[in-house]
Amino acid sequence: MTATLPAAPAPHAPVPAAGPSAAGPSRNAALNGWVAEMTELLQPDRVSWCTGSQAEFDQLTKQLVREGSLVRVNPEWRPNSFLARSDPRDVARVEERTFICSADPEDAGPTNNWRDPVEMKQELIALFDGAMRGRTLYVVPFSMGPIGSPLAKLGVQLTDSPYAVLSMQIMTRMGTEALEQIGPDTSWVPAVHSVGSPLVDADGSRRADVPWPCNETKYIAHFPETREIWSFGSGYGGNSLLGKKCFALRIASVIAREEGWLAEHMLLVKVTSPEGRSYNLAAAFPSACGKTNFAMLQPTLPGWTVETIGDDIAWLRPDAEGRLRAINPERGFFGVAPGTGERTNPTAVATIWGNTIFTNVALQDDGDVWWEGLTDRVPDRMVDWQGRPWMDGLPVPAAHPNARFTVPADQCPSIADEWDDPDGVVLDAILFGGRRSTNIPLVAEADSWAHGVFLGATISSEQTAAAEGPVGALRHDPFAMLPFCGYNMADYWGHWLDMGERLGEHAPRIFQVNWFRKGRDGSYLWPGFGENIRAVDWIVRRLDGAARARRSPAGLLPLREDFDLEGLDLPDGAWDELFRVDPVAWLQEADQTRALFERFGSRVPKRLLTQLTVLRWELVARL
Ligand code: OXD
Ligand code: MN
Repeated sequence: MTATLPAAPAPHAPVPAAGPSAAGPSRNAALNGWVAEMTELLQPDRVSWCTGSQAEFDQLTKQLVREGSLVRVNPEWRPNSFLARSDPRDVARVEERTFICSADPEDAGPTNNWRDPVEMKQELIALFDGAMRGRTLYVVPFSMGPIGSPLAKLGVQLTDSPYAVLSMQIMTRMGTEALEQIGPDTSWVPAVHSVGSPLVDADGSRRADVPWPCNETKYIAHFPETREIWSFGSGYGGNSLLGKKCFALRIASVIAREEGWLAEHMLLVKVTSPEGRSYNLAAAFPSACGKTNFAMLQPTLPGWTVETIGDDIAWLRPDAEGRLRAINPERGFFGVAPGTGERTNPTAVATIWGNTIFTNVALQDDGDVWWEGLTDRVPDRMVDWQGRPWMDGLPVPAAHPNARFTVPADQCPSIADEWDDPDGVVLDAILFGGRRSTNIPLVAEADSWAHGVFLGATISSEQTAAAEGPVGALRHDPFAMLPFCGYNMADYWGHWLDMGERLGEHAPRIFQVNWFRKGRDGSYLWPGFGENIRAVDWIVRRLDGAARARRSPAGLLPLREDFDLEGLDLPDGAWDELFRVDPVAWLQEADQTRALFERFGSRVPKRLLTQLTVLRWELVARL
């Protein structure tokens, strides 16, 4: 065990100019030094600096197929595609093992798990000591955002998981080009990942590998002050693809606050009206609210197009003219497979025609993949996500509910040309959504930036059977960032409020949407999916000053005669119910908002508390 704590590399601080070090191929001496130091700690058999080439991808996939960690999907159905089956104990992000290790616990805030950074580092160093014995240490340089974009940020992941290397190659701009971006004094984020399953013990005895190595003990640790990520024990998703949630949200949100921009859990779309005018929208939705479907929406209203820029994360930054510009920092989609099907999202299905890594889906007799919801027809027999025989009628799903596809974004038929524009796109509007059967209207506009921040801060969803907790209970997920904000959420609200003041008249307008409101009989009032374009149509006509709105405590609401319902068979009374504001139910909601704010004590910005006070006055006046 390493007894001493190595000095933090602090790579975000300017590093003294230095030529390439003999110890590594980077022009950044701190990077070479860090890799050397970590190699000593991790004790791998080999170190491999990844280039990001197709040859490297092919060599790794061949090796993993040979070793039994990947199954090649029938190339006649899906060329260059693979199936990974994870350990059944390693199937999702582990929020309860995710830590923000700031010096002051208050800086992590009540919604994050906090650990003392020195203690955490000591514990991690003990765990990482020798963790890669018998394995290869892959050095994965990556750019979040188009290479060379003024909005991009660089990172380097060390990992012993070739599956993570392949996934990083799809999900980020990874390899030589990214490495070349890291000059002698360029900032970069160090991210170390190990599955925590060495093949050789400290005494030299060797053990055989397994298809999906991992460890019972898991830590997804973030050090916001030194901008480091340390992830141990899991090979799955956001636990191991460290560019995604760990960097592009948790660490980036900290950097963004310091540098005056926003790192957000938002999709990005470009919508074009029948008149040929285009608008760029960002939208934050908690999970299980149809985020990917909205990012790939197929409009039912004639003349509209929706093009995809991003499906999960957006970085928003004021430009020289003071307008808010947005990029998707990722290069691929890591989508939930179950529920993605020919009927619900044909664009996503078309995207995964090949070059896709599937994880924990089922395999059909013909060697193609399948999951619940892909097709209406259920194959009679399959191999399930754990590699076991499966027959139609069995009471367990064939694919794991969190099964995933990892696919390059540029394969998406609806991808916008601008998706990898280094300058990003100018944002016209921001949408906040949730899954709410009551109270929240189909669409509402914030009457000010501060009101918009209030709408974002109070995003909530009703608990579904998929998560722990009482079904129907309200779960607040502010800005859909609950597990992803790298600092105190109340400070984050303050940062959003400050951004509005800085953007002034250039600030995008803010809206709230809810596709899930139900009538008194429990059925959905709104058809959703492609029909959601009708709400978008109203939103962009609001931006153009062409649609009116009426005031309500829930925000500015559409007038029926201004809203395109042509060809839609809404049930009787549905329109009124979609926009009904019941003051009694809303006052109860306001109580829940107060309870949310109280968790943050005096750190909640006064400007947000004022929004709540005004809301209560308006509701009481309506009793
Ligand atoms: C995701 C998530 O996988 O938000 O994108 O959990
Ligand atoms: Mn997400």
